[in-house]
Amino acid sequence: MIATKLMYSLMIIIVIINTVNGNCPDEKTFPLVTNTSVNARPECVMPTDCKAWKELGMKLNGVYPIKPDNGPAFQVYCDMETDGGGWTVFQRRQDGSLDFYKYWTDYENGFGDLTGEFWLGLSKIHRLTKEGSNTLRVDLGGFEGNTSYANYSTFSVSDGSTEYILTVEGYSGTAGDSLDYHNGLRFTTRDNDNDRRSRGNCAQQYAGAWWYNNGYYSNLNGRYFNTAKNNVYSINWYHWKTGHISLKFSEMKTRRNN
Ligand SMILES: [Ca+2]
Ligand SMILES: [Ca+2]
Repeated sequence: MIATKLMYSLMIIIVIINTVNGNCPDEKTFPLVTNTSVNARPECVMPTDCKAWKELGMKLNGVYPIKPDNGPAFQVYCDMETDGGGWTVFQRRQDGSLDFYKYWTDYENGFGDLTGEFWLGLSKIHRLTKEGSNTLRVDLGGFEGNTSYANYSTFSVSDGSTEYILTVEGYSGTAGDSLDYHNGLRFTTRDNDNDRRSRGNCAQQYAGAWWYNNGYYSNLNGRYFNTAKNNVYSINWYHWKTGHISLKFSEMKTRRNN
């Protein structure tokens, strides 16, 4: 374990040195050896996601740089433990330290700190899921200390021109399926009403931002309460607690299927 940590620290130092020295051009910061000839020119790569970092041997949870496509690189939190690891985390609630009742541009670009509470941003979630086949995993924790999860073997979020439509299919897990009701819908924030409710904006009515239908069965960007309460503003997953019972913890993450 100590050897692993030392190895990890060493790799990070190598990454930093390479970045600082500019040895790896074009945002390609991770040294990769595929050609071991003495005269081979050193190569650098930028992993596309947390699964790629895992395939390079990284085993520790933490913040990593990634570059999923031709756009700019960005940083993400990688969950390297849960169900085999390699998950790119895009949402976390854990202590109520951050206000999630924010606007369209906030949800589009992301906010918060990757080591605490955050929303990675719809544009980045789109870039992570626009190609191939991806899984969504939602990890939940209650104030009683119990946990549950929901897994969707198909997951994607469309681009900004279609207002980030959610696609989820293939549920399995222990939390119950509280996303099916939101499948195929656009994202709604307090200042951009794309929901299916004709009277008013669900983001305003439920103090959140979500792929709202004519209401919701999940509200993970809702208001943080410090105890279990039955409250429609709260962070909740209806089919787990059979009601709008506020949760202590939520994490949303995605992983390539191949
Ligand atoms: Ca709109
Ligand atoms: Ca509406």
